[in-house]
Amino acid sequence: MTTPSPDATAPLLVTREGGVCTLTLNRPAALNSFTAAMHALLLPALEAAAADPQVKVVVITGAGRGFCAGQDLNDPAMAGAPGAAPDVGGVVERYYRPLANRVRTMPVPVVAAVNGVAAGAGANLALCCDIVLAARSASFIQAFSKIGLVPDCGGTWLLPRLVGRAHALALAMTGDKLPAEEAARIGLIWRCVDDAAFAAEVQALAGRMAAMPARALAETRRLVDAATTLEFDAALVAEARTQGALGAAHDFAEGVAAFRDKRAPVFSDR
Ligand code: T3D
Repeated sequence: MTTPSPDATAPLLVTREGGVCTLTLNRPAALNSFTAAMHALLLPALEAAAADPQVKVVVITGAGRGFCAGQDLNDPAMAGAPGAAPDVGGVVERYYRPLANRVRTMPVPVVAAVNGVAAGAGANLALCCDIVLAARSASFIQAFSKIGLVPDCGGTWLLPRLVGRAHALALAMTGDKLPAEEAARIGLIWRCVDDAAFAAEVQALAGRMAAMPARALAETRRLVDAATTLEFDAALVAEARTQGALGAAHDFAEGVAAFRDKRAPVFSDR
């Protein structure tokens, strides 16, 4: 099933094809930078996808030549009261913290399809996702330092875990543009593919993920993140506990039955 967005000029386009829900950031003239209007659509769209049992995977991408250039630095809705300094902390609390937390706790896998430049909170929104697939012409920029800010939308947590302290600090402090190929090489993202193959690769990946057991994948993310602060044996305990719950659920029985029957499994747990 395809659900076209009711308004192709809206700052967020939402489509669903089968189990794949695609959220397209849609302000191409400003490289899909975040406005209050876009935030007002994005978080509810993620909530709706999380609540919809038909959705098996969420893909986040951008319209036009960019993925997302972070906060729209011209959005009047983000400006402070006249004569007062902008409430940047308030903006981060109101929009970026809930957004990052929502992506990291989705009950289905989330794929970032990074079609072009991803800067500031746009880069870190991508890094919040479970799998980041980029077009070769895309790039990643921790643009914050250039305007006197620190990485937000999870950047301080994500960067050192993905690429280690040395790369994390260099990327964040210089604000240099990191080409997608180099991002893949240092482990910031999963992989990059040629631009000509990008759309087909995204579709193939999303289709594969949509056929996977969503609950097991969401639990995998949760355990991998939790394990970063656990002793080895505590991680083993968490694995056993989660395996116990999953082993008693539908998808495990279905997966084993499908294996024995030599047929494709039909997973449904969330
Ligand atoms: O309240 C808060 O601010 C808190 C939240 C902070 C979170 C953050 O994300 S802070 C970081 C904000 N983002 C940036 O600082 C990135 C700014 N953009 C750039 O540095 C460059 O645009 C890029 C390196 C991303 C791309 O460069 P390039 O040369 O490919 O494109 P361009 O010509 O700079 O941009 C194209 C258009 O998009 C241009 O508009 P124009 O001149 O054609 O009318 C440009 O102004 C617009 N644009 C790009 N980024 C933003 C933007 N407009 C508003 N806000 C942007 N962030």
